[in-house]
Amino acid sequence: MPFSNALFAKHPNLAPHDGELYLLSGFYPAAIADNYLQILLQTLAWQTERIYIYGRWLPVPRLMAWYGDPGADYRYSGIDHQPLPWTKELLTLRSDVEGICRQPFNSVLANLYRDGRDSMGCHADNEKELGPNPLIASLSFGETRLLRFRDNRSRMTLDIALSHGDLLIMAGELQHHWRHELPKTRQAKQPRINLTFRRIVSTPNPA
Ligand SMILES: O=C(O)CCC(=O)C(=O)O
Ligand SMILES: [Mn+2]
Repeated sequence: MPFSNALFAKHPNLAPHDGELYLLSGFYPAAIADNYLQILLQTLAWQTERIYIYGRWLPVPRLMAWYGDPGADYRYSGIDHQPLPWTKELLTLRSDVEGICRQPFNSVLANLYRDGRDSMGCHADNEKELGPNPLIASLSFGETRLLRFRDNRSRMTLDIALSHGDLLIMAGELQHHWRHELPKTRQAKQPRINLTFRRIVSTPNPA
C-alpha cells in the first residue's frame, strides 16, 4: 500500500522497489534553515554515546540526543534511552513535519556530524518499538552529506544527497528491505544536523 498523501503526488518515490522514499528538497528555505542550524547546535543536549563492541566501549562517531514525549523510550547504541523534554524549536519542527506527513510523532533522534569524519554505520530503523512499517521523517541542516541505501538482497545501492533544509520521508516496507548509512567523507568540513522524527508505538521492555 503506497503512502497515500496528495502532497506527495508530485514527488516521485525514489526507492526502485520494496519501500517508499520521498525527498522534499528545500523544505525549509536557506534563511530559515540557517536559523534552525544555529539554534539546534547551541540548544540540544549533545552527547557522545558509547557502544560495546569486541569487549570494549567505543565512542560512536557523532553526537546524539533523544527528545520526546514521556514514555517514548528508545533503544540505540545498545542502551535504553529516556527522552528529554521537547525544546521550543523541536516542537515547531515536529508540527511542520506532522502537517506534511499527516502522522503524529512522539519522539526525535538528533544526530550531529561534526565534520566528514563523523558517520553512521549501515542499519535499518526496524526496532520493534517503531511498529511494522514505520514512517520516519528526516530533516537535514548544514553540510550536504550522502545517505546511502543498500538493498538487502541484491546489495544494489542508492545514494541520496541530503542538503540544508531538506526533508526525506522513509515509509512503507523500506526498513524491511533496505539498510542505510552515512559514510565518512573527506569533503565535508562543516557540521550537519539530522533529525529523525519517529513514532514509538510500544516500549522496548514492558514492565
Ligand atoms: O543522518 C542521517 O541522515 C541518517 C540518520 C539515521 O539513519 C538515523 O538516525 O537512524
Ligand atoms: Mn536510520
